[in-house]
Amino acid sequence: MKSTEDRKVAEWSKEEVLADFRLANLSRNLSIIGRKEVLSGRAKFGIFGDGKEIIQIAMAKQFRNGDWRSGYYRDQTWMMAMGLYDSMQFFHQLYGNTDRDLNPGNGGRVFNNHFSVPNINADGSWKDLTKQKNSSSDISPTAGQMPRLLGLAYASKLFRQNKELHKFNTLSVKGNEVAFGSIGDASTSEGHFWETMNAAGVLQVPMAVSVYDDGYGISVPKKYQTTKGSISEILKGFETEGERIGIRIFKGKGWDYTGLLKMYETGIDICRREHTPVLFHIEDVTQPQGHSTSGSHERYKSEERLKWEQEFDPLRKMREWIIKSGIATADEVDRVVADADSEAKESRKKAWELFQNPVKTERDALVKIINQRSCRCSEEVKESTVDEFTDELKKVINPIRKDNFVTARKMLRNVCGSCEKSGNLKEELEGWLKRNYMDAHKAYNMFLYNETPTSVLNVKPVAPVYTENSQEVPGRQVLRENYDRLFARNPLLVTFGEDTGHIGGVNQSLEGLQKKYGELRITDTGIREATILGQGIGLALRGMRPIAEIQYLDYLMYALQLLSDDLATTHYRTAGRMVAPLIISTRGHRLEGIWHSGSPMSMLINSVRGVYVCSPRDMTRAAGFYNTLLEGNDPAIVIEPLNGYRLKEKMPENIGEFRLELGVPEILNPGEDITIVTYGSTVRVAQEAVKHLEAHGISAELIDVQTLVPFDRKHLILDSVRKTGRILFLDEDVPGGTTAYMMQEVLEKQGAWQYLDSAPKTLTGKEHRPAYTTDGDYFSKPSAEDIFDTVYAMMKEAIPEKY
Ligand SMILES: Cc1ncc(C[n+]2csc(CCOP(=O)(O)OP(=O)(O)O)c2C)c(N)n1
Ligand SMILES: [Mg+2]
Repeated sequence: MKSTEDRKVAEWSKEEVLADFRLANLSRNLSIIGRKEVLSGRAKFGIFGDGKEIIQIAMAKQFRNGDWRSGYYRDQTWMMAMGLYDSMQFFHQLYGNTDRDLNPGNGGRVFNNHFSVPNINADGSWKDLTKQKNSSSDISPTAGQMPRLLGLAYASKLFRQNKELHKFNTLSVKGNEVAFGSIGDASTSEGHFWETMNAAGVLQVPMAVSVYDDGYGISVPKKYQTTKGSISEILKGFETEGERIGIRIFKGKGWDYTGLLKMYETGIDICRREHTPVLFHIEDVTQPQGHSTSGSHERYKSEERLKWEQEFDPLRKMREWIIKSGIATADEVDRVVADADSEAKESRKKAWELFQNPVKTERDALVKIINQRSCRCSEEVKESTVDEFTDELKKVINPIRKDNFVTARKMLRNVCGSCEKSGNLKEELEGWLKRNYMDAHKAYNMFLYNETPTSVLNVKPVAPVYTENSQEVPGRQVLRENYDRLFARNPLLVTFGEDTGHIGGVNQSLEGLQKKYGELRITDTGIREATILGQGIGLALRGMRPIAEIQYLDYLMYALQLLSDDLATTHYRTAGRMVAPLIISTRGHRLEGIWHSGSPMSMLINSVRGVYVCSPRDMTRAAGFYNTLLEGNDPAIVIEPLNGYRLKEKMPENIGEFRLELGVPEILNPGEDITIVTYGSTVRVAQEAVKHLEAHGISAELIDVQTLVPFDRKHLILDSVRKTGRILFLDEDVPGGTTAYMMQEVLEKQGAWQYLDSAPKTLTGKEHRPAYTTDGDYFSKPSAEDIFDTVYAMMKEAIPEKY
């Protein structure tokens, strides 16, 4: 095929042009009908891609198998042009259909126009990513797609430059894949955008970003968003100038079909061949229906702007061009438009039925149970109440499952359980609820974690082995030797972060390994936590095994938004169809001062459910977690104890091989009088306190929970409380933080409250962050003396005659 550049307009295939025009019209019709569906109450919310159709059709032509997308909610036409989305799926998403086969993009977990393409099979094995067009899963926070996009592009660089990876030919064809991104003009105001562009320029990766510049971010115009009102103008400093390589910038117009085709062909070719980042600034973009169904754009666009948008509507412009250039007649064009129109209407009808039918079937089964009840015993069953409920249920015009469940549950309160077996209303209702709750659970609650056989919870543990000759070495050396084995074994493993490469980490746990395994595998990055995380997410989605290093736990906050919004929701928002098994390695707890000794574990566990949280007490435990995590496909954070790198540990003989099970606490000191539950750096403090308690006749059972999420899967702590009748939850988080979480797990979930002889207690750090110096630490975090006194007081209260 001739390149677009060389083609004369007259040579263009009429079929291709008309197919493009049909798709643009179909997409537009979907947007228009979609908005009506929301305004009429059938759908809850809608956000559409009207005005952006032609850009996306042009871009999609350059998207090849193996390429990746990281975009946003305007991309419906792009997804359709790639064959990854259709008019039926459009409505399934709009209604929130939870059938994963009908709505594979998000299974009803996210609102409409949030897409994805599975990267794993049902058994958790990787798909052949080179044989499909790939899309990472969209998130709503503006510019949240950017850091992940960097990682998707970075993977191509590694697959191309590291020859050892060429054999992984179902993940990449020697790194020839482009990562395509899209973003709105206003979202380029976000830090994520700038951090990503800078990192992409530094790293030189095949990342192709399109900015759809429609002049507004909801109601706020460009003059409040962008310096000089032009993103391509202000990115000029990033632009490649001869030998000074940066990013390449192209400009196009949102209505200019042929211009866009040429621009994307040229730009993507450069991006793919040269592995250099490319930015397409698309101006003159319209938004015919305004931002979303939440309001109308007449409120903030001038008459003049509205008129301009009509005139420069890409569909109108394309129609004019087709007719003027003689590709097709007005009649032919109109037939295409009519055809697209009827497909959109037809799909709406069919998709609505597919959405409603299961709800109605569920409702009918419920009504049948009620109508066929034998329960007529008027004292117990209030007949009028029952009829009132069913009447109300039947009156609902657009029923949803909630209506059925509310009715069934209210009904249950009003019926007796003593009628004859067949037609016993209580029993039948309970059966109905149980069956349908199981189904609703699958639709709305499953897949927070990987639930396939590749879950890390299925990884078999292997104990560390020691002999009489096992040496005592500083903790960092255990990690280093362990990493050495891991890097030798798995070519897909990479680690990167601030100071990770050349010096081997601020604590030298990777010392000398860059020299041994190369800069592509053990890599220094800029100071940019959010994109370090994004880099990891993108690599993980593409089947690599990244360990993203965040230098200190306190600085994880820069990446927390993505950790929470993107990584932690990956399984959940794709209804279990995508994995991003990224390991985040960081270090925290006790050191010195406000920003190097934090232990904000409750911040983590409460915002990153979906990511496992490991809090090892020493480096042997940390290594054991890395070894386990690399055998499964879940994302996880490992927080190494900051003050443990120099402390001596025994080097296991089976370094690199031993594996620690997630969610299994370890009893470090068996005891009879009280259970002390803790984790991380506080373990060592507690061990000291336990010795002193022993000397005063108190036998404390010390338990290291090891991982906070998952928490004590085998309920070992419950067994301990059964024995001791007392419990203290200890850590250096804030009061009411992780100790409260552990307390809820043990007392409420495990039911340990029944075995308590004393009130349960928590001992934590102070509310403020820890002050500087050893004294700052002593007066900010629990000490061995604090633990001793707390436990002693508990014992004294219980047995005053003895203590
Ligand atoms: C972090 C964040 N802040 C605010 C919002 C609310 N919001 C959603 S879309 C949007 C405007 C985005 O405008 P632009 O990037 O130009 O994209 P467009 O919708 O115009 O295509 C805003 C403010 C959000 N989703 N995320
Ligand atoms: Mg905009």
